[in-house]
Amino acid sequence: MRRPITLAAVIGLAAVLASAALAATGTPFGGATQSNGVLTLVSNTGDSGTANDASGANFTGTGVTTFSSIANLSTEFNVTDDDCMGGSPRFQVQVQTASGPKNVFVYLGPAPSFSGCSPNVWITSGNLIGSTDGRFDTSQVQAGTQVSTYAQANALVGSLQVTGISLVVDSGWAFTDKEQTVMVRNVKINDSTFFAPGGTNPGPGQGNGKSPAQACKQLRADMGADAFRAAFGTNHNGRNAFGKCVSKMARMKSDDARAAAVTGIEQAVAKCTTRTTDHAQHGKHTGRHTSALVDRRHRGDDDDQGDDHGHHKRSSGKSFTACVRHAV
Ligand SMILES: [Ca+2]
Ligand SMILES: [Ca+2]
Repeated sequence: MRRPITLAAVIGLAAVLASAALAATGTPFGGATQSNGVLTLVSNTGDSGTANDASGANFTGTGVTTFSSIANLSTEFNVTDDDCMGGSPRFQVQVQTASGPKNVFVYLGPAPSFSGCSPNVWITSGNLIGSTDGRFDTSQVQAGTQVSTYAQANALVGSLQVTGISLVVDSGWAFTDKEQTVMVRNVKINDSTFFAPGGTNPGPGQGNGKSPAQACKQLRADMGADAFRAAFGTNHNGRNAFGKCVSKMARMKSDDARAAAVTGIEQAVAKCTTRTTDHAQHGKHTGRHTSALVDRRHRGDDDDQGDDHGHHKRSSGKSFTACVRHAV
């Protein structure tokens, strides 16, 4: 049975789409700064303030459930000052144990000391899941297990719920000048990539290669089934949406192109919320087209959203639907 498009339904859809585009987020903390998508993490224990004693980023919306559900964990990092030392930089995976939340540390840099990182070059960690060189430290969960392989860590905590994933730099204290700086980019956690150069708004799938079906599965999961059908479906109730999506994705040249398209589509769709609201507010329905390509070129440019604040009403479901369909 066809459901009429009501104002409430459209607002609900807009909310779903807006939250979908924000689903995977990397939030910097402490003394972290971000430039052109790249994160700079400082640990300065030599000055008076404590806010910059540690830096990092917290990652949410990755779809990770249990520890064993983490299939991909990697980053590129560049130690500009002075070295890897004292367990920093590291990933930190918080798991819920019977005696409360505990952290599993995953150290970056060369085993076994995790110091001696070449300075001022980008180092690729590779996928740390599966590593056998003892960089998993589960000693918060079980004493004496600070040098564990992935398999050993997974045997201990694999079934536990993950309640947080972060990347941390906090060893300023270990150096003569009491300061450590590490740059970070292309942090990958399962299907999500964070802090990709050139972007200021990391989103799901950014820079991560995808087959046509993978791309469409991610879009459907991130947008929600209803929004996905509205965006891609062409028959009466949008039931052919998945097939239409796969056909569209299959025409792209590479897995990377598809992954980029997923990010572009999600961001473009999210902007439909503000743009169609803006049109309705000003009585304009002339074609201000949003395309994934245009949107990607202007990623991070929020100037055109400045007059949208505080406008939460939508008067035209039709223009919103048209915008969503343009976005894909
Ligand atoms: Ca400080
Ligand atoms: Ca230093």
